[in-house]
Amino acid sequence: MTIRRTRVVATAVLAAVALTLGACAEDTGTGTDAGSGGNPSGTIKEGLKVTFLPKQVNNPYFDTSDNQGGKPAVEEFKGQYAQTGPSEASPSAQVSYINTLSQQGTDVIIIAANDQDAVCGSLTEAKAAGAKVVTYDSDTKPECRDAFVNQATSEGIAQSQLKLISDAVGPEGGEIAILSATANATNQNAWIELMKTELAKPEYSKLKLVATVYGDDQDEKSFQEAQGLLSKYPNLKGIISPTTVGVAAAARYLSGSSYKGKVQLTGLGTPNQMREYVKDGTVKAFALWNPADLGYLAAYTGAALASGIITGKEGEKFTAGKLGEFTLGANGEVLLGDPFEFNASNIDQFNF
Ligand code: RAM
Repeated sequence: MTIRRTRVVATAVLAAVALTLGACAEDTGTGTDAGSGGNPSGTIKEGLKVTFLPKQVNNPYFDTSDNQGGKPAVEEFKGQYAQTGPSEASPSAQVSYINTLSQQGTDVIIIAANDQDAVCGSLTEAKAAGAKVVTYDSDTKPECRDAFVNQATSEGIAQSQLKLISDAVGPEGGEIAILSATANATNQNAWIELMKTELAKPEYSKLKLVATVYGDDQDEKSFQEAQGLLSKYPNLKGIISPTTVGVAAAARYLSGSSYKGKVQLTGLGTPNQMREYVKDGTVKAFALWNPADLGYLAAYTGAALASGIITGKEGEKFTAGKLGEFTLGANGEVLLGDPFEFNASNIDQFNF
Protein backbone atom coordinates (compact mmCIF):
# COMPACT_ATOMS: atom_id res chain seq x y z
CA MET A 1 0.00 0.00 0.00
CA THR A 2 1.34 3.38 -0.93
CA ILE A 3 0.88 6.22 1.52
CA ARG A 4 0.34 9.47 -0.21
CA ARG A 5 2.52 12.25 1.04
CA THR A 6 0.87 14.42 3.65
CA ARG A 7 1.80 16.24 6.83
CA VAL A 8 1.31 14.38 10.04
CA VAL A 9 -0.05 17.50 11.66
CA ALA A 10 -2.79 17.95 9.10
CA THR A 11 -5.09 15.41 10.63
CA ALA A 12 -8.18 16.40 8.70
CA VAL A 13 -6.37 15.88 5.44
CA LEU A 14 -4.86 12.67 6.75
CA ALA A 15 -8.16 10.96 7.19
CA ALA A 16 -9.18 11.84 3.69
CA VAL A 17 -6.05 10.59 2.01
CA ALA A 18 -5.29 7.56 4.12
CA LEU A 19 -6.65 5.19 1.57
CA THR A 20 -5.66 7.05 -1.53
CA LEU A 21 -3.27 4.98 -3.54
CA GLY A 22 -0.64 6.40 -5.81
CA ALA A 23 2.18 8.66 -4.91
CA CYS A 24 2.99 12.21 -5.77
CA ALA A 25 6.73 12.59 -6.05
CA GLU A 26 8.01 15.90 -4.83
CA ASP A 27 10.69 18.06 -6.33
CA THR A 28 13.27 18.63 -3.64
CA GLY A 29 16.03 20.36 -5.48
CA THR A 30 16.44 24.01 -6.17
CA GLY A 31 16.62 23.49 -9.89
CA THR A 32 19.44 26.03 -10.09
CA ASP A 33 22.05 23.41 -10.93
CA ALA A 34 20.85 21.33 -13.81
CA GLY A 35 23.21 18.53 -12.82
CA SER A 36 25.54 18.77 -15.79
CA GLY A 37 27.13 15.35 -15.22
CA GLY A 38 23.98 13.26 -15.64
CA ASN A 39 22.04 12.15 -18.67
CA PRO A 40 18.36 12.68 -17.86
CA SER A 41 17.21 11.04 -21.08
CA GLY A 42 19.23 7.87 -20.43
CA THR A 43 17.67 4.54 -19.56
CA ILE A 44 18.40 2.14 -16.73
CA LYS A 45 20.90 -0.57 -17.68
CA GLU A 46 19.68 -4.15 -17.53
CA GLY A 47 21.33 -6.72 -15.27
CA LEU A 48 22.51 -4.37 -12.50
CA LYS A 49 23.49 -6.16 -9.30
CA VAL A 50 21.72 -4.26 -6.52
CA THR A 51 22.23 -5.30 -2.90
CA PHE A 52 20.50 -3.88 0.16
CA LEU A 53 22.51 -3.74 3.38
CA PRO A 54 20.09 -2.72 6.16
CA LYS A 55 21.11 -1.79 9.71
CA GLN A 56 20.18 -5.34 10.64
CA VAL A 57 18.37 -8.24 9.00
CA ASN A 58 15.27 -9.78 10.59
CA ASN A 59 13.80 -6.36 11.41
CA PRO A 60 10.25 -6.16 9.95
CA TYR A 61 10.88 -2.54 8.94
CA PHE A 62 13.81 -3.52 6.72
CA ASP A 63 12.08 -6.66 5.49
CA THR A 64 9.38 -4.38 4.14
CA SER A 65 11.68 -1.71 2.72
CA ASP A 66 14.00 -4.20 1.02
CA ASN A 67 11.90 -7.24 0.13
CA GLN A 68 8.61 -5.48 -0.55
CA GLY A 69 9.99 -2.25 -2.02
CA GLY A 70 13.54 -2.75 -3.24
CA LYS A 71 13.00 -6.18 -4.76
CA PRO A 72 10.02 -5.29 -6.97
CA ALA A 73 11.85 -2.16 -8.15
CA VAL A 74 14.95 -4.17 -9.12
CA GLU A 75 12.74 -6.69 -10.90
CA GLU A 76 11.08 -3.86 -12.83
CA PHE A 77 14.40 -2.71 -14.26
CA LYS A 78 15.60 -6.31 -14.79
CA GLY A 79 18.42 -6.24 -12.27
CA GLN A 80 19.60 -8.79 -9.69
CA TYR A 81 18.29 -8.09 -6.19
CA ALA A 82 19.86 -9.26 -2.92
CA GLN A 83 19.71 -8.36 0.76
CA THR A 84 22.48 -9.10 3.22
CA GLY A 85 23.60 -7.75 6.58
CA PRO A 86 24.34 -8.27 10.25
CA SER A 87 21.82 -9.49 12.80
CA GLU A 88 22.79 -6.71 15.22
CA ALA A 89 22.90 -3.02 14.42
CA SER A 90 26.34 -2.36 15.87
CA PRO A 91 28.55 0.44 14.44
CA SER A 92 31.14 -1.61 12.52
CA ALA A 93 29.04 -4.73 11.86
CA GLN A 94 28.43 -3.75 8.23
CA VAL A 95 32.09 -3.31 7.23
CA SER A 96 32.82 -6.94 6.30
CA TYR A 97 29.59 -7.10 4.27
CA ILE A 98 30.58 -4.01 2.28
CA ASN A 99 34.01 -5.47 1.55
CA THR A 100 32.48 -8.71 0.29
CA LEU A 101 29.98 -6.86 -1.92
CA SER A 102 32.79 -4.79 -3.35
CA GLN A 103 34.86 -7.91 -4.13
CA GLN A 104 31.83 -9.49 -5.79
CA GLY A 105 31.53 -6.57 -8.20
CA THR A 106 28.16 -5.37 -6.91
CA ASP A 107 26.96 -2.44 -9.06
CA VAL A 108 24.81 -0.74 -6.41
CA ILE A 109 25.15 -0.95 -2.61
CA ILE A 110 22.14 0.45 -0.75
CA ILE A 111 22.98 0.84 2.93
CA ALA A 112 21.22 2.06 6.09
CA ALA A 113 24.32 3.01 8.04
CA ASN A 114 24.70 2.02 11.67
CA ASP A 115 27.34 4.69 12.08
CA GLN A 116 28.07 7.69 9.87
CA ASP A 117 31.87 7.17 10.10
CA ALA A 118 32.55 3.48 10.75
CA VAL A 119 31.50 2.31 7.26
CA CYS A 120 33.12 5.19 5.37
CA GLY A 121 36.48 3.55 4.63
CA SER A 122 34.95 0.43 3.14
CA LEU A 123 32.30 2.38 1.20
CA THR A 124 34.99 4.62 -0.28
CA GLU A 125 36.89 1.51 -1.41
CA ALA A 126 33.71 0.05 -2.88
CA LYS A 127 33.14 3.28 -4.82
CA ALA A 128 36.72 3.21 -6.07
CA ALA A 129 36.10 -0.35 -7.26
CA GLY A 130 33.15 0.86 -9.34
CA ALA A 131 30.09 0.48 -7.11
CA LYS A 132 27.51 3.22 -6.70
CA VAL A 133 26.60 3.74 -3.05
CA VAL A 134 23.18 4.92 -1.89
CA THR A 135 22.35 5.41 1.76
CA TYR A 136 18.72 5.09 2.79
CA ASP A 137 17.03 5.41 6.20
CA SER A 138 20.29 6.30 8.00
CA ASP A 139 23.02 8.30 6.28
CA THR A 140 26.81 8.34 6.36
CA LYS A 141 28.88 11.46 5.98
CA PRO A 142 27.95 12.75 2.50
CA GLU A 143 31.39 12.15 1.00
CA CYS A 144 31.13 8.40 1.66
CA ARG A 145 28.16 7.79 -0.66
CA ASP A 146 26.72 9.03 -3.95
CA ALA A 147 23.18 9.83 -2.76
CA PHE A 148 20.99 9.59 0.35
CA VAL A 149 17.32 8.63 0.13
CA ASN A 150 15.68 10.25 3.14
CA GLN A 151 12.29 8.95 4.30
CA ALA A 152 11.14 12.40 5.45
CA THR A 153 12.84 15.56 6.62
CA SER A 154 14.39 15.20 10.05
CA GLU A 155 12.58 18.38 11.10
CA GLY A 156 9.24 16.91 10.00
CA ILE A 157 9.86 13.70 11.91
CA ALA A 158 10.91 15.56 15.07
CA GLN A 159 7.88 17.83 14.89
CA SER A 160 5.51 14.92 14.43
CA GLN A 161 6.98 13.03 17.39
CA LEU A 162 6.64 16.01 19.73
CA LYS A 163 3.12 16.80 18.59
CA LEU A 164 2.07 13.18 19.08
CA ILE A 165 3.45 12.89 22.62
CA SER A 166 2.11 16.32 23.58
CA ASP A 167 -1.38 15.44 22.33
CA ALA A 168 -1.26 12.06 24.11
CA VAL A 169 -0.01 13.43 27.44
CA GLY A 170 -2.45 16.35 27.38
CA PRO A 171 -2.26 19.99 28.48
CA GLU A 172 -0.83 19.26 31.93
CA GLY A 173 2.39 18.00 30.38
CA GLY A 174 5.00 16.39 32.60
CA GLU A 175 8.14 14.30 32.32
CA ILE A 176 8.92 12.49 29.10
CA ALA A 177 11.77 10.24 27.97
CA ILE A 178 13.17 9.00 24.68
CA LEU A 179 13.85 5.32 24.03
CA SER A 180 16.08 5.28 20.97
CA ALA A 181 17.80 2.67 18.80
CA THR A 182 21.62 2.51 18.93
CA ALA A 183 23.65 5.39 20.32
CA ASN A 184 25.46 5.79 16.98
CA ALA A 185 22.43 5.73 14.66
CA THR A 186 22.68 8.72 12.32
CA ASN A 187 18.96 8.93 11.74
CA GLN A 188 17.75 8.66 15.35
CA ASN A 189 20.45 11.03 16.57
CA ALA A 190 19.43 13.68 14.04
CA TRP A 191 15.78 13.31 15.04
CA ILE A 192 16.58 13.49 18.76
CA GLU A 193 18.62 16.69 18.35
CA LEU A 194 15.72 18.29 16.49
CA MET A 195 13.21 17.03 19.06
CA LYS A 196 15.23 18.94 21.65
CA THR A 197 15.01 22.07 19.49
CA GLU A 198 11.29 21.51 19.14
CA LEU A 199 10.89 21.03 22.91
CA ALA A 200 12.26 24.51 23.51
CA LYS A 201 9.20 26.02 21.80
CA PRO A 202 6.64 27.71 24.08
CA GLU A 203 3.87 25.24 23.19
CA TYR A 204 5.92 22.45 24.77
CA SER A 205 6.98 24.33 27.91
CA LYS A 206 5.11 21.85 30.10
CA LEU A 207 7.00 18.84 28.74
CA LYS A 208 10.32 18.02 30.38
CA LEU A 209 12.74 15.55 28.80
CA VAL A 210 14.31 13.64 31.70
CA ALA A 211 16.20 10.83 29.94
CA THR A 212 17.33 9.37 26.62
CA VAL A 213 18.08 5.65 26.68
CA TYR A 214 19.10 3.15 24.00
CA GLY A 215 17.55 -0.24 23.31
CA ASP A 216 20.02 -0.87 20.43
CA ASP A 217 17.15 -1.95 18.15
CA GLN A 218 17.05 -5.21 20.11
CA ASP A 219 13.63 -6.25 21.32
CA GLU A 220 14.64 -7.51 24.77
CA LYS A 221 17.02 -4.65 25.56
CA SER A 222 14.39 -2.12 24.45
CA PHE A 223 11.80 -3.82 26.69
CA GLN A 224 14.18 -3.63 29.66
CA GLU A 225 15.05 0.00 28.98
CA ALA A 226 11.35 0.89 28.97
CA GLN A 227 10.91 -0.96 32.25
CA GLY A 228 13.99 0.83 33.65
CA LEU A 229 12.62 4.24 32.71
CA LEU A 230 9.44 3.64 34.68
CA SER A 231 11.24 2.42 37.77
CA LYS A 232 13.69 5.33 37.69
CA TYR A 233 11.13 8.04 36.83
CA PRO A 234 7.90 7.19 38.66
CA ASN A 235 6.31 10.45 37.47
CA LEU A 236 7.00 9.78 33.83
CA LYS A 237 4.06 10.78 31.64
CA GLY A 238 5.25 9.73 28.24
CA ILE A 239 7.82 7.92 26.11
CA ILE A 240 8.84 8.71 22.54
CA SER A 241 10.51 5.77 20.81
CA PRO A 242 11.60 6.77 17.29
CA THR A 243 12.44 3.21 16.25
CA THR A 244 10.12 0.43 15.14
CA VAL A 245 11.90 -2.07 17.37
CA GLY A 246 11.88 0.18 20.42
CA VAL A 247 8.29 1.38 20.19
CA ALA A 248 6.94 -2.17 19.77
CA ALA A 249 8.95 -3.42 22.76
CA ALA A 250 7.94 -0.46 24.93
CA ALA A 251 4.28 -0.98 23.94
CA ARG A 252 4.50 -4.65 24.95
CA TYR A 253 5.96 -3.66 28.32
CA LEU A 254 3.41 -0.92 29.03
CA SER A 255 0.52 -3.02 27.81
CA GLY A 256 1.28 -5.73 30.38
CA SER A 257 1.92 -3.29 33.22
CA SER A 258 -0.09 -1.08 35.53
CA TYR A 259 1.10 1.91 33.44
CA LYS A 260 -1.06 0.94 30.48
CA GLY A 261 -3.06 3.97 29.32
CA LYS A 262 -1.50 6.11 32.09
CA VAL A 263 1.99 6.49 30.68
CA GLN A 264 1.66 7.54 27.06
CA LEU A 265 3.76 6.10 24.27
CA THR A 266 4.37 7.22 20.72
CA GLY A 267 7.13 6.83 18.21
CA LEU A 268 7.88 5.44 14.79
CA GLY A 269 6.31 2.02 14.35
CA THR A 270 4.98 -0.35 11.75
CA PRO A 271 1.19 -0.79 11.74
CA ASN A 272 1.45 -4.59 11.96
CA GLN A 273 3.66 -4.45 15.06
CA MET A 274 1.62 -1.72 16.74
CA ARG A 275 -1.95 -2.73 15.86
CA GLU A 276 -2.70 -4.67 19.05
CA TYR A 277 -1.36 -1.87 21.25
CA VAL A 278 -3.47 0.75 19.52
CA LYS A 279 -6.51 -1.48 19.95
CA ASP A 280 -5.85 -2.23 23.63
CA GLY A 281 -5.42 1.47 24.49
CA THR A 282 -1.66 1.46 25.17
CA VAL A 283 -0.90 3.74 22.24
CA LYS A 284 -3.13 6.47 20.81
CA ALA A 285 -1.14 7.32 17.71
CA PHE A 286 2.29 6.89 16.16
CA ALA A 287 3.96 7.76 12.88
CA LEU A 288 5.98 6.30 10.03
CA TRP A 289 6.36 6.53 6.28
CA ASN A 290 5.86 3.66 3.86
CA PRO A 291 9.06 1.58 4.16
CA ALA A 292 8.31 -0.22 0.87
CA ASP A 293 8.27 3.11 -0.97
CA LEU A 294 11.58 3.98 0.68
CA GLY A 295 13.23 0.78 -0.58
CA TYR A 296 11.64 1.20 -4.01
CA LEU A 297 12.96 4.76 -4.34
CA ALA A 298 16.42 3.75 -3.08
CA ALA A 299 16.64 1.00 -5.73
CA TYR A 300 15.72 3.41 -8.53
CA THR A 301 18.16 6.02 -7.20
CA GLY A 302 20.98 3.45 -7.27
CA ALA A 303 20.01 2.30 -10.75
CA ALA A 304 19.91 5.89 -12.03
CA LEU A 305 23.41 6.45 -10.65
CA ALA A 306 24.77 3.19 -12.07
CA SER A 307 23.25 4.02 -15.47
CA GLY A 308 24.70 7.55 -15.64
CA ILE A 309 21.26 9.20 -15.54
CA ILE A 310 22.33 11.09 -12.41
CA THR A 311 25.71 11.60 -10.75
CA GLY A 312 24.58 12.77 -7.32
CA LYS A 313 24.56 16.52 -7.96
CA GLU A 314 21.87 18.88 -6.72
CA GLY A 315 19.21 19.58 -9.33
CA GLU A 316 19.55 16.31 -11.26
CA LYS A 317 16.27 14.55 -12.02
CA PHE A 318 15.32 10.94 -12.52
CA THR A 319 12.18 8.84 -12.66
CA ALA A 320 11.56 6.24 -9.96
CA GLY A 321 9.03 3.96 -11.63
CA LYS A 322 5.52 4.27 -10.18
CA LEU A 323 6.64 6.98 -7.71
CA GLY A 324 7.36 9.41 -10.54
CA GLU A 325 10.05 12.04 -10.91
CA PHE A 326 12.44 13.08 -8.16
CA THR A 327 15.08 15.81 -7.99
CA LEU A 328 18.28 15.57 -6.02
CA GLY A 329 18.57 18.19 -3.31
CA ALA A 330 21.63 19.52 -1.51
CA ASN A 331 24.27 16.91 -0.63
CA GLY A 332 22.74 14.36 -3.00
CA GLU A 333 19.60 13.98 -0.91
CA VAL A 334 16.41 12.52 -2.37
CA LEU A 335 13.32 13.06 -0.23
CA LEU A 336 10.53 10.48 -0.14
CA GLY A 337 7.84 12.57 1.56
CA ASP A 338 6.30 13.32 4.94
CA PRO A 339 5.70 11.14 7.97
CA PHE A 340 2.22 9.72 8.25
CA GLU A 341 0.12 9.26 11.40
CA PHE A 342 -1.49 5.94 12.31
CA ASN A 343 -4.25 5.69 14.91
CA ALA A 344 -7.28 3.57 15.76
CA SER A 345 -9.26 5.06 12.90
CA ASN A 346 -6.90 4.05 10.11
CA ILE A 347 -4.56 1.31 11.34
CA ASP A 348 -6.61 -1.52 9.88
CA GLN A 349 -6.12 -0.09 6.41
CA PHE A 350 -2.39 -0.91 6.45
CA ASN A 351 -0.58 -4.19 6.24
CA PHE A 352 3.18 -3.86 6.72
C1 RAM B 1 14.03 0.96 13.13
C2 RAM B 1 15.39 1.39 12.63
C3 RAM B 1 15.28 2.32 11.43
C4 RAM B 1 14.28 3.42 11.66
C5 RAM B 1 12.94 2.85 12.03
C6 RAM B 1 11.93 3.92 12.33
O1 RAM B 1 13.52 -0.07 12.35
O2 RAM B 1 16.07 2.04 13.66
O3 RAM B 1 16.55 2.86 11.16
O4 RAM B 1 14.15 4.25 10.55
O5 RAM B 1 13.11 2.04 13.20
